[in-house]
Amino acid sequence: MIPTWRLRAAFARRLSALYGTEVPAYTTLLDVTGEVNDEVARRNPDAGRLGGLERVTAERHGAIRVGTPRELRQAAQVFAALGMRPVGFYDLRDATGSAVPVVSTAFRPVEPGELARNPFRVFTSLLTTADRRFFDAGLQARLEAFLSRRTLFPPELLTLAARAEREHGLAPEEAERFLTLAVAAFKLSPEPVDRAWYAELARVSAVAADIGGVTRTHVNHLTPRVLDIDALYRRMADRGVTMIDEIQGPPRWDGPDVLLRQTSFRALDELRRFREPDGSVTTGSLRVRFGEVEARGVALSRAGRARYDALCAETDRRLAEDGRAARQDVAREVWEAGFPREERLLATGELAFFTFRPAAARPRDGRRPPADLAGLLDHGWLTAHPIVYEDFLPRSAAGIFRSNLTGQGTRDAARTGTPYDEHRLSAILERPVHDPFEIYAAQQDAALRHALEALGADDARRALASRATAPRPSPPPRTEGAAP
Ligand code: OOG
Ligand code: NI
Repeated sequence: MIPTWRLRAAFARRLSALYGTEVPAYTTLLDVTGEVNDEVARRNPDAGRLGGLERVTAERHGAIRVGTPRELRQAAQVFAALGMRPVGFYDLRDATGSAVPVVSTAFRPVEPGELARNPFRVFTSLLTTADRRFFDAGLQARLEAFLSRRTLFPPELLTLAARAEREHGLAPEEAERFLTLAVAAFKLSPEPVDRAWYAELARVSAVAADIGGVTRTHVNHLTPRVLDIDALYRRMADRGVTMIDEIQGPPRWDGPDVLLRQTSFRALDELRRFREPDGSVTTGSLRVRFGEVEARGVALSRAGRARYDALCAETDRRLAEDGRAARQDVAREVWEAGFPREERLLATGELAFFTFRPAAARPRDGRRPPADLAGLLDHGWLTAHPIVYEDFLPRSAAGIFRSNLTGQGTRDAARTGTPYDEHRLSAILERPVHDPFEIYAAQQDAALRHALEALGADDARRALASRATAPRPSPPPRTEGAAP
């Protein structure tokens, strides 16, 4: 039996090999990423704090885009076979000035042990065909008719996927067949693209054309993880690969690495065959697929995330005031004034998620451990270890989408958008969409409980347990519809 995690690791490896043959600059990106990671690991004894070199070297995220609820459900079935669950809801329709008519989730492992074995994740976007800001009724009907005629995932693949999910793995021959079919489902199709149809959709949105203008799906990008993204950025430029202008996410600074920093190289011309209006088949090119790279830091709690969002807003405000300033410089200034500079303060302030262990050098003079987390850390009872952020950032995702769009597309802001949230997405998927904060919090709470048990810190355990069960304030209602 090939267990789930081996299927996942093999799938990630094979998809990466396939993408390397399709987008050669991705191979350059992997080479440079490997160089930088080896150097950082040699020079910095703390390099493994957010994941060992073995995990980081194999680590990838992919991005795919599908057209219909049925296709999304089927993708979820394939990923379920790989132990990847939908986590988080991202609405990118309002997150950028360009037309990005999609809502998204990320499929990924959720258990710490599974993440440690292989953390492969796929950011998966669903085209919102009913959204009147982008598609009028006529175009929606033709788009949905086109999508209903195509098959992204063959029935044999879905049957094997369901079995792999049920049985937590597959026998070797079945595993081989499953992996072959699963990788093939994400390979760029040689089938000619209908030129007029693609162009009609591209006028509305380049993303809509990439999804609904072709008869198959494909990997949009595949992203390795790097331990020093600034060094990588410079080195890619030295190799002659043009990167987008910015690194998305938190600025470079000498405080703790938090959340996610990402950058990409621009989409490159790829040869495609086209069916022309007169029926002839010609060769042309499209630019949609690119390479992205990311650095990951500690996962932030809701409070930490609110702080992050406030710092982003403050950076925007200052940039709007001073049009000449560089975003990185302004952001660093804002961060230095507004974000804790030490990891310890993220733990004691409960701004980020950690696991805890009894400290080797804890007090042994008969004193009782204090009943609060800050006291336990500050007085040397516990040590904290950061939990890696495994998810995405809507603003960065929108930035990545936007930077690689050829045209702005069109969006009629006077119209109302179709409402989507994680509940609607769960209903479409027929699977729960997990809340990332709850996953991190559960891991932290379990680690803390164990550590306190080991310390015999019963007061602290009781105090923290009552806090954990206290009701959380409910989130503010999501506002939908006409964007400002
Ligand atoms: C997905 C963009 C989001 C990321 O890393 O934030 C993403 C896409 O372009 O389909 O992959
Ligand atoms: Ni990405």
